[in-house]
Amino acid sequence: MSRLVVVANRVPDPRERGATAGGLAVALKDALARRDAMWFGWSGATAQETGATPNEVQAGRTCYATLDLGEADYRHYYRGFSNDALWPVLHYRLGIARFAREDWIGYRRVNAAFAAALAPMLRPDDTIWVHDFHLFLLAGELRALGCRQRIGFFLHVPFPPRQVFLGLPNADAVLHAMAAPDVIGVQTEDDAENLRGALIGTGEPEAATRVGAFPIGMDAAGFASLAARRFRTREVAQLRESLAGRALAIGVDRLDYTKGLPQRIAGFGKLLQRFPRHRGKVTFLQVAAISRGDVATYRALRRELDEAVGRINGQYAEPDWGPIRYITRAVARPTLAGYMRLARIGLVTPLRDGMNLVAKEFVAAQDPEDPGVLVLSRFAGAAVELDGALLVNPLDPDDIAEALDAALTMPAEERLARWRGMDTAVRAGSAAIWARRFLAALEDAPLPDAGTAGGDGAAPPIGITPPRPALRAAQPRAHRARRAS
Ligand code: ADQ
Repeated sequence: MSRLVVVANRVPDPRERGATAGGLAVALKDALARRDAMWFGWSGATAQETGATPNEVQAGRTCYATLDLGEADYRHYYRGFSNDALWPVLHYRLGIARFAREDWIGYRRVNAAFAAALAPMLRPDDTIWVHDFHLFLLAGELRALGCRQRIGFFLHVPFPPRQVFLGLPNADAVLHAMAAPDVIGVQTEDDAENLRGALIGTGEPEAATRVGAFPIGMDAAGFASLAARRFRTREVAQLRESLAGRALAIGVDRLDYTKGLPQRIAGFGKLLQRFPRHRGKVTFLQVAAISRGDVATYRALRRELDEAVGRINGQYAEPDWGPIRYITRAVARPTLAGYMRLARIGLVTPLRDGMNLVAKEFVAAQDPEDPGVLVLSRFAGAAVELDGALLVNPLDPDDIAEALDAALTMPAEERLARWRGMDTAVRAGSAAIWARRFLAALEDAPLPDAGTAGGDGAAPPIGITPPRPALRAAQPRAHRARRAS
């Protein structure tokens, strides 16, 4: 089996295993265990300049190769173009995106630097799998350096309709670069349709045929047994005792404006206002781990949430009951699994989400004898598979309140029937299966060029991606497409 080369913005620390490992490391565990592998990307550290030679650490069959990011690259590539521009645009939030030409230049610079550092490490028969929006340009850069290996790309976040994406300065250049990989994976059919439309509109109709939906999953059986084990621990017992027989609704998110937290808190407030019979009968625990805390938008979000939680607690709390418990510290994944099993309601209401694995984890964590109800945003990728959830418009607090009321009063048979279908779906679509499906599609793809193979600096292939700067081809191709249609 050929070596698997995973390229992602962040490389996990090889010492972090199981419960402490990051999301992508958990999702790729099975794929990495089966073959020799290299994981290439940013170390998470900054230095004066972005490194040119990766630091390599071998752990088992995987080599972890990392580069530090230069301070300016961290500012422009990571915080700037990736977080301030691409993240909001891809989540349909043009209005809060911030654009700066220096950020785009930094983004191009880091994608090119990653490709230049990676290319000499590649073997001719490697299978390369690039992850997420930080590295949209990487496959094109590798091709321009003469790499002929199969390259797959997977986007973990949504892809918006073309007219939204075009709000991104240099959108055409990004789309031309996105045409380089042999397989271009997204989470849902809607994302795939959007991306195909954008590629076709930019003069890359052939690339549109290489786009496919590969919905990511999680290890449901493993999470279910983790939840069952943790359910019996002291920390879960303490939470249960503190509830004094009240129902628990739980939300678990990174603190991010895409997760719909203010609207969710407002929805819970609406429940207490419009359905007074639930006052004193339900407690909402929201765990919102702080990420990107240094960015202004996130500081504003924190303030907004602090105020909203304070307002509702002030209005409805009793001496022996507070409606909302809100934690911004990190809570360990096993503990969360136990909490999810205790919860009567999982409240997962992102305004947009590529998939949202918390929704799947909530389903997997439930007690099969007495499962809780999932209240889920219709704009999460997970809504496609989890049709037993109560689907809500996450922007509408009244809709959330009505779903919470329905969940709190739902008969046991209906809870069970809804959960069973979702549990079957979650178990059928594990992370291991997702990775296998994607890699099977990639390994079935025709080799990009039968001629030379290897990062040997040979001439770039014709017709895949023009030589660097790849992005200059944007205009002529777009014109060609318009004439053709
Ligand atoms: P994220 O936006 O990070 O990921 P999500 O899928 O919900 O979103 O969570 C990933 C993992 O982080 C889950 O295992 C979850 O349990 C964990 N997590 C979230 N909040 C946590 C908290 N407060 N404390 C501890 N753990 C927490 C991106 C996309 C998603 C897509 C994933 C995977 O935005 O749409 O589902 O990648 O492709």
